[in-house]
Amino acid sequence: MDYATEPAHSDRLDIQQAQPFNAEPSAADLVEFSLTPEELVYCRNHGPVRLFDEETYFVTFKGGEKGEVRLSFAQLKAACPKATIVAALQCAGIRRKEMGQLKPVQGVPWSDGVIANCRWGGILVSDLLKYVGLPTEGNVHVCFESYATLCQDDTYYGASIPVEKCLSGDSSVMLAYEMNGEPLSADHGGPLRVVVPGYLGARWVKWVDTVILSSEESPNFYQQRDYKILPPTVECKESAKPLWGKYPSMTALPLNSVVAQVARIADNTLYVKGYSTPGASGNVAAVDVSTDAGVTWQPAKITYQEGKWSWTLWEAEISCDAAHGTVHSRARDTAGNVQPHDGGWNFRGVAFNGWGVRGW
Ligand SMILES: Nc1nc2c(c(=O)[nH]1)N[C@H]1C(S)=C(S)[C@@H](COP(=O)(O)O)O[C@H]1N2
Ligand SMILES: [Mo]
Repeated sequence: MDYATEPAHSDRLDIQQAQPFNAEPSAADLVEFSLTPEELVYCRNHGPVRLFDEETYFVTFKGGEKGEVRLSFAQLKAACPKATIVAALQCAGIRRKEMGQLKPVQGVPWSDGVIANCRWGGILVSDLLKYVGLPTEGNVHVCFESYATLCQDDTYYGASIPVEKCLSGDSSVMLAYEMNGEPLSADHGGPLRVVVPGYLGARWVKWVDTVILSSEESPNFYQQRDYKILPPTVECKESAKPLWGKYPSMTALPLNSVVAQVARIADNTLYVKGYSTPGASGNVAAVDVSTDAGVTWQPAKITYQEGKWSWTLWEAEISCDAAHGTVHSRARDTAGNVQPHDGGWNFRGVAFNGWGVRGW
């Protein structure tokens, strides 16, 4: 695979792996901004990053009675009105390092920086399907594929999401060409990537060049044989193999919160700051913090939340005069669900959401 022609990457990220380029910022840096600036947006790749020329970029739509429809990038942008949505992009492997402390897991040992809250601009997939005349009836999955770049485990990178998610008015599933008002960079899938608010990052296909309506889920490796929560009895690749087909593909990530900063601001006062993300059943309603391992909790103040799909930022001042200790955080959503104490364990180290924890 060709890594020599990759564009330069942000130097504000901690590199987990150089090839493919996998890097994340610190959570402490992230929570300084409600909208994540480009240089702090994590990079997660299963192959080389490539720079594409917009002029020669095409997307092919398949699965309709009219046969294939092929549109240039310019035609696509002109076809439908521009939509924007603030949504948090987050890797399913977020906090995998913490889960790995319970028992070894397989995958990049991500900390809590693989999350980015950005304003995405692009074309709604619901508008596009109408424009190219793809029938949603009888088809239950929209498959997004990228043949444009290579990846490690398959001949293309692919994912699919249920048609209803694309058609539902408040989901804003889009093919995005802008991030925070700027043209989408190569590192983040430019000129065009999928944005699926509320779903794990693996479905946000970068450099998307093919869209297929299908009665089946995407057969791609990353949809079928990865990004699934296997039972804790699976402890190695061999025992995972027969089970991949039996477990559902992941969609939403679970309710979560992370303590990103702890600072002493007075002899008896700590200042704590963090982020939180909703699960599938409603937005973050409250975040509580504790300095006594969850015996008592104090409410944090929510300082940022923008619509249904953004992350939530929060902060708290806690009276505490101990020289050292640990702050925990615990989120609650509008449906009354509470972030669990233990995040659980699974072989691929995905969807970890135990209480947030940071020492001082
Ligand atoms: N074509 C392609 N799309 C992809 C990937 C990839 O490797 N190739 N990685 C996925 C994963 S696992 C994540 S978490 C997000 C990361 O997006 P980012 O690099 O812009 O942060 O892109 C997704 N889309
Ligand atoms: Mo990911």
